[in-house]
Amino acid sequence: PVAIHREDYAPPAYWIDTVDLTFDLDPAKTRVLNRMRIRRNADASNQPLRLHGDELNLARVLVDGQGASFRIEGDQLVLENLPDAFELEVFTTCQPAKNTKLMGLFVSQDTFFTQCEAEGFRRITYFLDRPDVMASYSVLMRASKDQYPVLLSNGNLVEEGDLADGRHFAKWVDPFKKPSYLFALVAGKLVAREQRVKGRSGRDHLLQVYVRAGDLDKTEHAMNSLIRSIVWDEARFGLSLDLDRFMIVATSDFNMGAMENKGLNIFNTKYVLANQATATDADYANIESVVGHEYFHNWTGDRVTCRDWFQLSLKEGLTVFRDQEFSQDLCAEASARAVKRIEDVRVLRSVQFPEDAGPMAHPVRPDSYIEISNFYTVTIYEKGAEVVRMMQTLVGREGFAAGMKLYFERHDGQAVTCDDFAQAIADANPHSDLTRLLPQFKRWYSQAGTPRLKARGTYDAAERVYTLHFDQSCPPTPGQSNKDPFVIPVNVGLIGASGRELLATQTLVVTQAGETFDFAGVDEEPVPSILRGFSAPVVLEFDYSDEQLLTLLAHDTDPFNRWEAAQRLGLRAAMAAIDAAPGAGAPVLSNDFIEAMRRVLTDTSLDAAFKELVLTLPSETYIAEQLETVDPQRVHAVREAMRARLATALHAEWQQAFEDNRDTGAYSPDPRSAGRRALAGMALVSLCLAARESGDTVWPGKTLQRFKDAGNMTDRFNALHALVSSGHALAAQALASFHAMFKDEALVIDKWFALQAGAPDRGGDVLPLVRQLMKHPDFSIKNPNRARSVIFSYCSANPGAFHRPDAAGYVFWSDRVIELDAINPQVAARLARGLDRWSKLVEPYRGAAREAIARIAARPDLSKDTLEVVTRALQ
Ligand code: BAL
Ligand code: ZN
Repeated sequence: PVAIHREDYAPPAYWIDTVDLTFDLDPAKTRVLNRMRIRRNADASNQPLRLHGDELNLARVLVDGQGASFRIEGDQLVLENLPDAFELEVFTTCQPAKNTKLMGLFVSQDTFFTQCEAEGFRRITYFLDRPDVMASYSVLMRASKDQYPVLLSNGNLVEEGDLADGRHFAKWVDPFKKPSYLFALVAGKLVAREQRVKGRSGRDHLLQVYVRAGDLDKTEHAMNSLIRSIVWDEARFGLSLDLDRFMIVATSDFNMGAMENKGLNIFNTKYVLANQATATDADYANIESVVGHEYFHNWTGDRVTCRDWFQLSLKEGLTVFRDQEFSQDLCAEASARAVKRIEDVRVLRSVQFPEDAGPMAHPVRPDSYIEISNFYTVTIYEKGAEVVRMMQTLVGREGFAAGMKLYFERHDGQAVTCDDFAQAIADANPHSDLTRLLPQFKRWYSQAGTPRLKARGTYDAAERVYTLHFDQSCPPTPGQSNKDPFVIPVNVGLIGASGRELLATQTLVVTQAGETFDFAGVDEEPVPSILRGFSAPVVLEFDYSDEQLLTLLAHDTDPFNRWEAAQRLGLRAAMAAIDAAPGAGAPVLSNDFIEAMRRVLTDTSLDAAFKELVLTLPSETYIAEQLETVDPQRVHAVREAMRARLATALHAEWQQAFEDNRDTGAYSPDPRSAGRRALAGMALVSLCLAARESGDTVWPGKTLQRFKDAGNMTDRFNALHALVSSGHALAAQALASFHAMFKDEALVIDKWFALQAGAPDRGGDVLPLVRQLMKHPDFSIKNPNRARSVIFSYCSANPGAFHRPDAAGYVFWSDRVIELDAINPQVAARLARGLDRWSKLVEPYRGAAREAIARIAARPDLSKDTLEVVTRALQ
């Protein structure tokens, strides 16, 4: 497979102005007639027209109604000697029922769906399948009326009616030009929740959420989330819904979370369906943010799209930033906003930082790829969002809104680049640091790797001056050995030893490899609170004493850094225990740390959600990232010992926390109630864990009772989780009853699988269980959600069970990558990322992991998706 390079970008040789598609929908063989008005790009010389296709059967090609000569080169349809403007008619067929890749047109539960981003449209018809070719689409669909009563596509329904032989038709016209990746079609037996709303300017919109008949009672939250998204985008950015009709459709077979097709968003059911009996608080929160994300794409993605796929973060980073801001703005309290920020940073640090340090590291705007599907990454999405957030920090919230306005004034209806976006934000803020430093700031787009920011402070008591010195560096990444300094906005405050804030937040802008800042009028030696709110995606190193961290944990006015102080203490304890000789007998947690956690847990001024975050120890992957070489079993054992110690040492406080937070009244997924349920759930996990140590049977019994009595899925699942994760004998009974209760709820059965595949390992018992689960009648590897719930939960989210000294976990993993690759390369390639960090492992893990990766790489006929991932892993 060949790599595609950003520097090779050239505009298309032809433009496609209009596309009229006619579909005769049949699962076994769907016929697609594609009539296009095409004209030569005046800037391009006399090149042939090369249309992309993939797994299509070509029946006919007409140019201006006449048979034309053409040739097939690889997967391209090539035509030469064309007039400057012409009509091209291409007639093809495809096989949706056999489409297990879930790209292009596929069938899920007797319903047709499409997925075209990034390069799926070429699996429907021959096309210039690239985002800078934007066309007006009309779509005529014909299908059996009985089997496919609902026929949907982008835009407006302009005509529908019956045909002979029990068939019917619908014609849709999209009023907006769009790239092919935003095309969508749905046909099947669906029902819709509908709501009519008025935009700020008085325009009426019909909102619809389409699902299967039995799921209508789970659509209220998605609809409410959509309405909130519309209101928020008008209020925050002045962006209104530009369509008469906006549709969301849910499918249970989907590679991604959701897709922002113009006017017809297609969603994984996981991010649509919720009621209190089947969905947890986390599900509710995810639905809100994904519905928001896809809706916000209507402007950042659809109205202004990407010139080429190297610019993917133009729409994804920006839209993640927007959905993060949306979720924060919906929080009534500042503390809930901070909780959301902490959660977002946790994802960034535990998933994106490892990516940035591993073989798949790439800049936010990559320079090359073999398979673009592999670059829908946390770097493009989450780090990309951090880059946008830093821009907002540098120009201010109002300045950022002004920059967005200018961006749309300049580029509405265009396919543009990350440079165009940054330029618009800068030009709208001519006197800002961003504008002054723009070329250097844009290194965030071009340089991969997570910068290290080393800080040290000195206090001159006589002069009352505190000095902070920063040194920045960035480790080498594949293809980039040397990095130039970044522009790093660093939010800083100063705290006195007694907890008084000596200096409120200031934004320092670090631009040099080494740089010093003085603070005058500082009355006492302060504890610096650096990188407040995580103002830049860097690793901050500062040689805090334990005492200073305890001061920050107790008194910092910045909730993020309060939480961060606890994380640093927890991480420090983990590192010390990992370094200690095994069996040395030293306690894994100091009394100071335990007392600090006790104070947090009993502090009545703190929200439950915040307590839950502080009491959660750094994850095993996060701890592993801080180590030069990783013994995954040692990391696991240490973290488990730390959890057990917190569970037993704070037993009385956990009981109190459970009693104080167990009842949240009538179910509501708001952040405050959700936070209380989260803390009550954590308390149960701790109490069951402590019971395991002490042999107590009271709390496991109470937990089982709570499982039975729960009035919502969050409480029920938390109780089940407490029993399973403590390995209590009552878990088996609860699991069986959970399955019986929810056997017809696919998303709940996913949770049932995931909980077991992700359970703590006791003597190597999880892998045999995972093999058993794969034989369960409810398991299907073809359904991505189900595959993720079993295989990914084990291989990618259960390090203690996966990294086995006998290598059986890695062998299982490589078998599944190979098995999945033949079915669905995108899902396989995602799983293939599971051993990205193999080179950090100690033996025998390291050698065994490498062997497992090499075993995959040696397979003939591997998809280019998986081949790219494993090849990079071995380099
Ligand atoms: N554009 C792919 C799905 C998403 O990011 O919304
Ligand atoms: Zn997106």
